[in-house]
Amino acid sequence: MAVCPVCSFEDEDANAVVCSVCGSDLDAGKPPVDDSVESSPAADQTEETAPAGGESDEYSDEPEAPPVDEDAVGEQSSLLSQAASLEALTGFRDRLDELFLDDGKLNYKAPAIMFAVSILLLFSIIGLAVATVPGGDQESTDGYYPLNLIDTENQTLRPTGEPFSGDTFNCELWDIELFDDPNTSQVEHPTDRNGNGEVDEEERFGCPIRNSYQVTAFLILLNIVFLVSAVYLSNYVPNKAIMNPIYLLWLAQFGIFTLHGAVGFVFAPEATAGAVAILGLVVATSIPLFRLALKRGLSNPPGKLFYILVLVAAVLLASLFNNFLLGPYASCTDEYATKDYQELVQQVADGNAEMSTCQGLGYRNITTIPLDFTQGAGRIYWVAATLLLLGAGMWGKDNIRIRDLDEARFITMIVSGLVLQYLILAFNILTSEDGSLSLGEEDTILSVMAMGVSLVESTHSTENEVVRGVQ
Ligand SMILES: [Ca+2]
Repeated sequence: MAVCPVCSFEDEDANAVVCSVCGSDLDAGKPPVDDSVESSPAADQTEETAPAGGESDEYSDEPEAPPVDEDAVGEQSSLLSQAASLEALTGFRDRLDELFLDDGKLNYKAPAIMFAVSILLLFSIIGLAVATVPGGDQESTDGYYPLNLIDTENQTLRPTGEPFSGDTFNCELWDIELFDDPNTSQVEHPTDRNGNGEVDEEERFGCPIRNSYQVTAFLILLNIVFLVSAVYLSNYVPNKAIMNPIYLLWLAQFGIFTLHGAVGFVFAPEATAGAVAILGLVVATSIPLFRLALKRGLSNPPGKLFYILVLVAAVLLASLFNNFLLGPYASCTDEYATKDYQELVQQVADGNAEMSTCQGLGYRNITTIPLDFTQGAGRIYWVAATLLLLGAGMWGKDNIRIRDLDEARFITMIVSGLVLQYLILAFNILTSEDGSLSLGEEDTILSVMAMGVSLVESTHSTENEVVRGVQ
């Protein structure tokens, strides 16, 4: 339909050259032909009429009309494909609208999908960990078991470490071919951290996670579904603060498990950080889900403190995951009765028997256990303590109002006491050999001093207040 630029009459004939009411030239106001959508017939026509000469004004006058040559035809077909993909995108968007909106209002389905994908991601990484960590009776590709003693060039080592030691599993000692990258001809030693070309006793890092192509494809698919739902949800969320933690946590786990897992080895510390992100994601996506399911608004997101406490809980839960990834651990079962053990000791003394490691400890058999907390997950508790201190600081910033100098002194002493305690704890964990959590004598003295100073100062300022109150 052509609209006259002078009298606004709408002419039924789209190809009319002059207005049938006022006789004005329709050309000037004719909406420019959308080349990309109108497709090639228009182009063909141009091609045919242009060389024919004089009266093809209606096309040649148009400033947008490109000079007709092969380039232009190519350009048009690329525009055409762009239009097609745009159309497909619009169709996809329409389908999302259909799924995620009820009468133009967001329903619970977008966050429900995100929540479900987070749960699936959680189970996927648990599945990956279970598939990666060997059982006690699992034979490696070159025929060793986790409890076997293995001779290296200058020592005899057990991949699991000694019973009850809480030693981390040495995966490369158990199965050196597991680390053999098929893409490189040379055998690499990712656990040879001191670079001496050998697997050493102290180089214990557990078995790293590495994704197969199928797992990578599956994770990419899950992440795409998550991201599409998240981007859609973002468009309907008035306060973006509810989405920021979701994007942040999503990106962290995607980087670790999907991207790094596809090309390299994901060792326990990194995998634990990824597990924390996924656990956080489960909670962060449940917030919009519950709000929408209960028909509440999304405009009032939880504060940063809430997310920090969620992370603390996630870190503590993930310490289980971390402990499992660093296993299996050696242990002993079937303790000897005193009489039996004395007999055994006598036999050994007589030279008729030899004691195994477990027998030396009073047990009959050596075995593996999947979790072992004897070593202590000190570093993980340190992360949790740091987050808690951060949370306490944020809570204090929002909730404590200081009225005068005495109160300021009082608060300062308490805070410095707390920080001192925290620093002692952190120093202890980070400098102890096995990363365990223990307080030595001098630390206890320092802690008591810090607490004492806080206490004295606080009673002092309370007294001051009482005195002022009396006056
Ligand atoms: Ca080494």
